[in-house]
Amino acid sequence: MPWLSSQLVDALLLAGVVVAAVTGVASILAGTASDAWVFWTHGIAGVVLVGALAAKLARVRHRLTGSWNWTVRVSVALTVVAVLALASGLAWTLGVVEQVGPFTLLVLHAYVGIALLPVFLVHLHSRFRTPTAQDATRRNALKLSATLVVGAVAWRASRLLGPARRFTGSTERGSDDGNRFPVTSWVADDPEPVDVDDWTLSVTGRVDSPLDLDERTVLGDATLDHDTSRVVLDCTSGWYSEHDWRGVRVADLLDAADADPDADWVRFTSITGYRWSLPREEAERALLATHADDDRLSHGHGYPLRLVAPGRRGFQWVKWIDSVEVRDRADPAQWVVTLISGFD
Ligand SMILES: Nc1nc2c(c(=O)[nH]1)N[C@H]1C(S)=C(S)[C@@H](COP(=O)(O)O)O[C@H]1N2
Ligand SMILES: [Mo]
Repeated sequence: MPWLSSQLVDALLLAGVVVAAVTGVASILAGTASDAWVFWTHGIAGVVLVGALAAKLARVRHRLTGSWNWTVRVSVALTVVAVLALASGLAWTLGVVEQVGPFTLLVLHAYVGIALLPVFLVHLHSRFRTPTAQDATRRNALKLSATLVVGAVAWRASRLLGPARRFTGSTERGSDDGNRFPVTSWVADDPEPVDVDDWTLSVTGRVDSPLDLDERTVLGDATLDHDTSRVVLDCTSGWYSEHDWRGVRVADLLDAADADPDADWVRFTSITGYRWSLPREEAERALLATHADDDRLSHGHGYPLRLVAPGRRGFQWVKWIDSVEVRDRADPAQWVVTLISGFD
């Protein structure tokens, strides 16, 4: 008699995939310690899925000896992708492999996870059975809870076995060492170095006195104060770097431009068009950085100016900024623009 009935194993697989997919997507935006549960949930779902998948395969492997009709072929494909997704997640946590060709293992894991979903939906379509009321017993509820507890302990143990990681899973690279941390651009955003003689920073939108500042002004004369913030840059590809970032506080910039206090959003745009918008309060706490520690930002890191947004993931830290706009609304198109920026 197996530990869980076949119906419960199947229910666990369905719930596990849904939870892993939802938390996997949510993790892209999770950047503050209060979001840590997103990563725990994702990891625990992964460990539970390893167990549930093993139980399921033990039960259904005899079907491989029958005829490989269409349904069986989908199931086999799903098994392969699921094993890759779980193995890559586990190998990342344990620190077995960091890099696979041009990708970090974490990025590869995300792609495999995305690829799994359509195959999973097709499989569900042909094989899904609604669980029956008979399965809703106290005994089953206890067994399920025990499974989750074992999953949580196993996940915690795997985190202790692997290298030191932030709650996001990222490992440390080049903190406190000026420009010597990884340069990462999302997909194809790769402009020529900015010639500051042709560059200005504009502050526009819902402001009474629009600004157009050259590099000398931004670098600090009497007009703008300079500030330092110690903040972690945490890229969703799996690394982080902590620095004393120096630059202009966005609040000071908005004051200098007489921004309308009722406008609730601020959008930061790169010379390439890549952009992100932040709620006003958060934007005011952000920095337009000119320096990482004591180094003037290099081109790769966003010279002459990049966004430093505490609690936000790296992809939101727009580099090569030339425009700040005070707005009434967020900018949903930013999601598409960040993905395709740099492609002609
Ligand atoms: N304009 C622009 N800004 C960008 C990106 C980009 O592709 N274009 N990549 C983002 C990503 S994914 C990360 S993790 C950080 C990386 O900053 P770094 O290259 O200085 O390490 O910049 C962000 N800012
Ligand atoms: Mo990133």
